[in-house]
Amino acid sequence: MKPLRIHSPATAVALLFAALAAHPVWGDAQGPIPQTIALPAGDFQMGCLAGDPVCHDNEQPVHTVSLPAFAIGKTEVTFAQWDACVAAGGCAHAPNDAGWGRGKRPVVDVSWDDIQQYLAWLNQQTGAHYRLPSEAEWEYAARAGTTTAFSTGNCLTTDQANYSDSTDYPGCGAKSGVSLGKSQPVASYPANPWGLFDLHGNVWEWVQDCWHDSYTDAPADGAVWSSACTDSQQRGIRGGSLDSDPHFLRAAFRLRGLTDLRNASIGFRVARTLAPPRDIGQAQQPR
Ligand SMILES: [Ca+2]
Repeated sequence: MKPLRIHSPATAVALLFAALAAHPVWGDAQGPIPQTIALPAGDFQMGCLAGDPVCHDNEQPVHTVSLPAFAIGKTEVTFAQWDACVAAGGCAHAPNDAGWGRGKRPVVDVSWDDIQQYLAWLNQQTGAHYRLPSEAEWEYAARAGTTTAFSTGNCLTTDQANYSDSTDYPGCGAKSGVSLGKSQPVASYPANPWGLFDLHGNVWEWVQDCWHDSYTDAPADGAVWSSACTDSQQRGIRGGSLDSDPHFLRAAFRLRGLTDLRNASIGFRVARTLAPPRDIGQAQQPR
């Protein structure tokens, strides 16, 4: 019988990455590598679509986006996955869990800047090209082939997502009043039609793009939009969260924050490049 070998947390993580790298595994829901799902190339209409009773100027003009295939996180990145980066020395920031617990709950209290460090570490460990999704990729994933306000239709219920149902969404009947007031473990609610969890609610999600006040001249190919920024210090945040009213969870809704903003309701999910990168204004190595 082989003797039991005890490894430090950092060594154990490195060994696990080495084992996973030997096999073509796209992440593990219980492990340190975020699980991703490859989405097919396709077209969609981005912005506030006809029939949605709540539109904002920054969701205009509605425009067609044609994306190549890419992979996106099945869930938000969890505390367990972030903590693996901290344990291995790849992430300097140990985020606060607001007293809600860690493990499978989505990581929060991480800034856009912190996330770049996490992604660099993840890529170093895996040899893959993980990154934040572009804003168009995020909305493509959130809509999951639907054209309604939410991927569930023009209404959403607190059985379908984690948010604060303190106000009614137009045309959706009486509000439930349910507000759990904290994040829930990822994938606690039903997946959307493409098998992705919690695009609507739980925690807000950073995207890579700098902030633009409108979609005028937005890329038509779903690439990260990092040029002609309305504010280059601010990045997009999408999807609403545990303490949002339902209209903030709309697939079209856009929020923004400074790159060093850390907040208890903001996390992220990863994307992964399958083809040579299309990132406007940023030279990256294809793989
Ligand atoms: Ca979310």
